[in-house]
Amino acid sequence: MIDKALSGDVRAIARLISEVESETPRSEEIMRAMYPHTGRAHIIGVTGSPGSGKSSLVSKMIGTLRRQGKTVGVIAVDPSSPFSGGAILADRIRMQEHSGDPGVYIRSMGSRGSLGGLSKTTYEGALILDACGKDVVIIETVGVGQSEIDIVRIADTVCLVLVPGMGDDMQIMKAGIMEIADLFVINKADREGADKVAAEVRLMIKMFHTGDGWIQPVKMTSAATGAGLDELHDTIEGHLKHVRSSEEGAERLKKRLQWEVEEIVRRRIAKITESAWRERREERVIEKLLNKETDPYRVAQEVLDSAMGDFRSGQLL
Ligand SMILES: Nc1nc2c(ncn2[C@@H]2O[C@H](COP(=O)(O)OP(=O)(O)OP(=O)(O)O)[C@@H](O)[C@H]2O)c(=O)[nH]1
Ligand SMILES: [Mg+2]
Repeated sequence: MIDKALSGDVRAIARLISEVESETPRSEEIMRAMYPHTGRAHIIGVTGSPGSGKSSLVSKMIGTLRRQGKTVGVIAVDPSSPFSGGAILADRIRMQEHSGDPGVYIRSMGSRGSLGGLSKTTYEGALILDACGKDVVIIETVGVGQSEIDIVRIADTVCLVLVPGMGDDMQIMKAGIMEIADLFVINKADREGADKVAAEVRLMIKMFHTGDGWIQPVKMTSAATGAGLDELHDTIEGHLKHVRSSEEGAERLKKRLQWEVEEIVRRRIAKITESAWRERREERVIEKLLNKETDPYRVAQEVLDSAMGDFRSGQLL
């Protein structure tokens, strides 16, 4: 199946992503097989508040990329549940025009794996699409809290989508938001107030930008009319060139690799300690705790002691 996926077989790719998404015992093996083939695709993150037009924009972006002969993979992250929901349906409808195109693969993924990490399984999904030959991988996430931050670790280029008339100051001022965006997209520019938002964002950039390096461009688009989409595309390409040729970009890649290892370590520790705790719990340890025959610290240590055996045996996942 891995060979099939690597040669671009859509059903095999879908199967691999499902395995990884549900964190089956084989998922680590799959990712290790993918790894040597990764690093080619341009991974683009598209984030922003609900309804800002991310899916509509992505659909237009797919159109532009396809006209250039590039293949595209899309991962739409559904923040609400690991299973299908309303957001997924909407994303599907927005991007439906590409559904018959074999050069486009669109996939919805839950935002939480069993261990609660948005980013690891999403990232792995993106890596699979990269390894399996997609030239560009777009990840759409609703910008709520942690997912905004996490997308930076995953994407080469992060586009933050803002719209006129949605509590503009709030949108922009939200903590950390200036740092996460590589470029700002003021979408729904066919509506009144887009100029004002753009001016405010530009002012913020001036205020916050320190030193040299990449200065975040502000682009106005209308996913409804297609206006500004070509310019947006050029800007995104320009950012990729910057990332691939600058010290900043090299640092970003190093941080990503470091984070990947940390995530794997965290995940393994959590899996092993959780199963050790499950075993312990079944030995009516709660009753002993209730009767004050033991205390939570001691129990925790016992759980860790028994988990240590599993670590030593080198269990994968
Ligand atoms: N006028 C106008 N409407 C737009 C534009 N882009 C998107 N819309 C509309 O805005 C609504 C939301 O669009 P989506 O593309 O689903 O937005 P989204 O950000 O993906 O939404 P979620 O995934 O639910 O967070 C839809 O009714 C779109 O038709 C635009 O440029 N101009
Ligand atoms: Mg959407």
